[in-house]
Amino acid sequence: DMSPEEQAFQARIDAGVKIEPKDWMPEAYRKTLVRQISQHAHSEIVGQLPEANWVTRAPTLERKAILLAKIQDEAGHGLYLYSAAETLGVSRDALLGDLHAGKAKYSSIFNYPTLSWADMGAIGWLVDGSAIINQIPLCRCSYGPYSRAMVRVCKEESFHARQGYDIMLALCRGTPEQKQMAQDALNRWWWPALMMFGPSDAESVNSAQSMQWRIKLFSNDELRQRMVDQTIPQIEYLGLTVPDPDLKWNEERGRYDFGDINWDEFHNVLRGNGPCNRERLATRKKAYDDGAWFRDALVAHADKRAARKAA
Ligand code: FAQ
Repeated sequence: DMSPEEQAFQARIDAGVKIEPKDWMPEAYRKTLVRQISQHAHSEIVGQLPEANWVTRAPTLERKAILLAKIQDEAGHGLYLYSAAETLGVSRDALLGDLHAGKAKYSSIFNYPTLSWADMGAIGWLVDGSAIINQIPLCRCSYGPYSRAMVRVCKEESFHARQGYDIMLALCRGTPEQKQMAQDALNRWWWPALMMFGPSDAESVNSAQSMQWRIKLFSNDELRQRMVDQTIPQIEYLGLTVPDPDLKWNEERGRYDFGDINWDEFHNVLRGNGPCNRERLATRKKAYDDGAWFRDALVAHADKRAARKAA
């Protein structure tokens, strides 16, 4: 049963009022938001790493410039999200500390390797595509700073998804070998992309409470279904094959039925045993350590300026 404060809080949420940092909120609401927003922020910056592999190997100068811009956008998304988390009374340093200590989660998808240039296409198209489907509803979520951060993030993700599809289209219109590269990337990224939406509704421990608080507006399975329904026609347009023998149009539902997800693989990746978990964490930690001199210099510079002002 809810306290009078909690009842008033829930009534505001039900009425569609946004919750702002200085408003009263239940401790569990604050904790849930810190959990989700920090995981989301970590995903943005760890998500830069798989693509970094192809910056020096992009096939043209134009592709390289586009890829660099996309990777830079992801850093920006991380910054908006860490800032949104900080409005809830946690520090960015503490959140990064948890990430580097291996205590914080980030999206499972970024623990897979990027083996060919076609993976840059598949990531933009399928991974950023899934991110958009998940994040468009978050623009309307109950917590003001998170919802506002999502507006700009979604605009940039749309550009990312288009650039990914454009890479796939170029490969599919190219030589048979290039088209095969695109098919291979689709085969490897399809199922991990579907896992991004999280466990099935029956297994999703956080969903019921998060939906009551309007932190989540749609269930994991509903958003996953939207991804499948939206992407199959795009796969057909590319002339590629869906790597799912059980996929078929369900006339009655007006949606696609699809095969079972390998949840053992999903849980294994979450436990830190995916193909690249260790490598990603080590790269992230090294980048942070290598940047220490720069953070120190910024602080020294700020101190000097403050001292000069005071004098
Ligand atoms: N990976 O009870 P639920 C991007 C965890 S897009 C790892 O259903 P919830 C853009 C979950 O945290 C990717 N862990 O949980 C980009 C929970 O663990 P906990 C980031 C997962 O929170 C593209 C447990 O399983 N997007 O970065 C995953 O209600 C290209 C039970 O699950 C977001 O984070 C997973 N796939 O729903 C960047 C979007 N799925 O915390 C660079 C915001 C679930 O209890 C390059 N987040 N878990 O220990 C969300 O919408 C939600 O947090 C869900 C999970 C839907 C991910």
